[in-house]
Amino acid sequence: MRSCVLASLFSLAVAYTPFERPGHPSPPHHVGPVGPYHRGSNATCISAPDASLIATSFGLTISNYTEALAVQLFTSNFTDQSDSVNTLIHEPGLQASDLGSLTFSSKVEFLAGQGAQPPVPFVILNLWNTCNTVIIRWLSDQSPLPVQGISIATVEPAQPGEGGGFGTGAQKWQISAIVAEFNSGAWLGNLGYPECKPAANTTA
Ligand SMILES: *[C@@H]1O[C@H](CO)[C@@H](O)[C@H](O)[C@H]1NC(C)=O
Ligand SMILES: *[C@@H]1O[C@H](CO)[C@@H](O)[C@H](O)[C@H]1NC(C)=O
Ligand SMILES: CC(=O)N[C@H]1CO[C@H](CO)[C@@H](O)[C@@H]1O
Repeated sequence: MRSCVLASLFSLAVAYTPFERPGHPSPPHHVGPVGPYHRGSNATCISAPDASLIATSFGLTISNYTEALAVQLFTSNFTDQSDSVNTLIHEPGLQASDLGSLTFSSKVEFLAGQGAQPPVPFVILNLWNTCNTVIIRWLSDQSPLPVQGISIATVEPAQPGEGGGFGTGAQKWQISAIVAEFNSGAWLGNLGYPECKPAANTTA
């Protein structure tokens, strides 16, 4: 009960069920377009329309995953850190050492881990961006408990040979890092952990 409550309080917000650690990750292959953008043709800051396209594409890696999409969206040096996901992965039996570490330390690891997950509902509630970040507040409308989360993506001008990227114009962008937290207590309840289950009168 206590660990569940703590998880609910301190895990603010990404959308994953517990991951199987990747066994035999396959290397990403190049599927994105090879555009006319090169090192040096990089725009300084991402535009709002491009931030929106990046956010929508990120959401689709949760709700409608394909390897082609993920290869196009993430840089080769992509990393992902989320104590909420680490909690889902390691419960029951979460240890202090499980927290604070990278959830995915490479694009290859992400492709293997996320590719093994069932689709999860994901809608964007709010979206903001700075020059090189895209900040997404989202809802995963699971049953019986809806799960809210926040994902912050660092973006880079897409470089040749890393999958292509997304952009409304010639300049394409990719995500090089995600930090994200969400209500892992509610998520664990949906997965049937008794100590995190909703009260009997909540809903079926
Ligand atoms: C994503 O998957 C859902 C559920 O299968 C489907 O209804 C929706 O059309 C898909 N969206 C896209 C953009 O492919
Ligand atoms: C990751 O790769 C991108 C190019 O895709 C580069 O701009 C960025 O500096 C790299 N980040 C780190 C932390 O090495
Ligand atoms: C147009 C533009 O912003 N160009 C920059 C692209 O990035 C290089 C360094 O990687 C800068 O030197 C350019 O000024």
